[in-house]
Amino acid sequence: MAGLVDLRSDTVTRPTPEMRKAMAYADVGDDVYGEDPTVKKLEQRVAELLGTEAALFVPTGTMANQIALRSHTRPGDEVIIGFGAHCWRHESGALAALGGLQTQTLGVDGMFTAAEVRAAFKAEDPYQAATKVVAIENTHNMAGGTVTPLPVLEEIWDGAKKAGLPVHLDGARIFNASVALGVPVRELTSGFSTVMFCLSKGLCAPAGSMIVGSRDLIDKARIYRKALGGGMRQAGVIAAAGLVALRNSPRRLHIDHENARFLAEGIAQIPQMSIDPAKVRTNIVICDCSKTGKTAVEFCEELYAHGIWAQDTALHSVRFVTHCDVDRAGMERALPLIRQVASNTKKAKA
Ligand code: TLP
Repeated sequence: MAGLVDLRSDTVTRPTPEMRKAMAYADVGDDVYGEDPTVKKLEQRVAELLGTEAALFVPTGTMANQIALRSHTRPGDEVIIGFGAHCWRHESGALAALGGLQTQTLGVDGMFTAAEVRAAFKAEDPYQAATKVVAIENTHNMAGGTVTPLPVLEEIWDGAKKAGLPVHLDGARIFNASVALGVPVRELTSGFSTVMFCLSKGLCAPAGSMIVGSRDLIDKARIYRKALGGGMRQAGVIAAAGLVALRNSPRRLHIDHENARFLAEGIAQIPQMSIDPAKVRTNIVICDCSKTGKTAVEFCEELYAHGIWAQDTALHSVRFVTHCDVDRAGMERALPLIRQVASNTKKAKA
């Protein structure tokens, strides 16, 4: 549909003209042989940026999470994870199916504390799955782009270190967290054993994610990447867009955050919708449509018919994600249509 305002996700962004140009002229080689200069450059740039020994370019965030968590565990182990975490809820059961891992979910709004980890920790014991890794998602997608602040992270890092537990970051949107908190990515990631982040979300590259960690872990991750079918050959073509994304995109993320807040404040004015706009700190807006009498699926279908694309995330939860391909005018177009769909309430059946 022409003129559709697509707010389903920041994954829908198209590569910028500068990215397309960089892709067209990328210097490439066979990356499975370790011979792609553009991939190497991206991996080096990312390792420097985060201040770690090494980084690995992988096709998707899902593969990055799965590889990283597998590199800390063996089948039968347990992962402690925030309730609603992507690697638990949205990765097709891969933690269980591919890693043989069991999960223990904690917290609210995607956040949990060191005390909760301490209480949940299970030692080696013939009766239980031993906790071998803690995974944090920052920002947290299904909680509405919530941000875990540095002091909370520091306490978890500290407690995990004392227990000998590695901590993994699903930082698909860590650059959004960094902008929201005003803390450099390097500081927000410094205590993690492995970090994954996506080039293909708010940073708007067409594809690709990074895993970052020690040289030993990344060597192991490279083997798992191959085993999962993620060894790409002339991957420099997409790594080139990743380099442009890293250079240009972080400095414009505040615009997406402002647009999300604008949208949330507008939605809060609609009597049939429920949302606390103060909770919207990054680019994800999740609101409740139960007072409209419609399910989120029905709500999104109706909205789509008006040219606005949103995503249902639970029975009555509707998600809008702002990104570089939709500007303030897009928000201004979406709001009255959201109001129209919300006020056209579904009558209760007799
Ligand atoms: N999230 C997608 C969907 O899969 C839900 C989205 O539209 O938000 N971690 C987090 C926190 C994510 O939000 C996502 C994607 C991933 C990992 C996986 O990344 P990809 O899609 O590259 O496998």
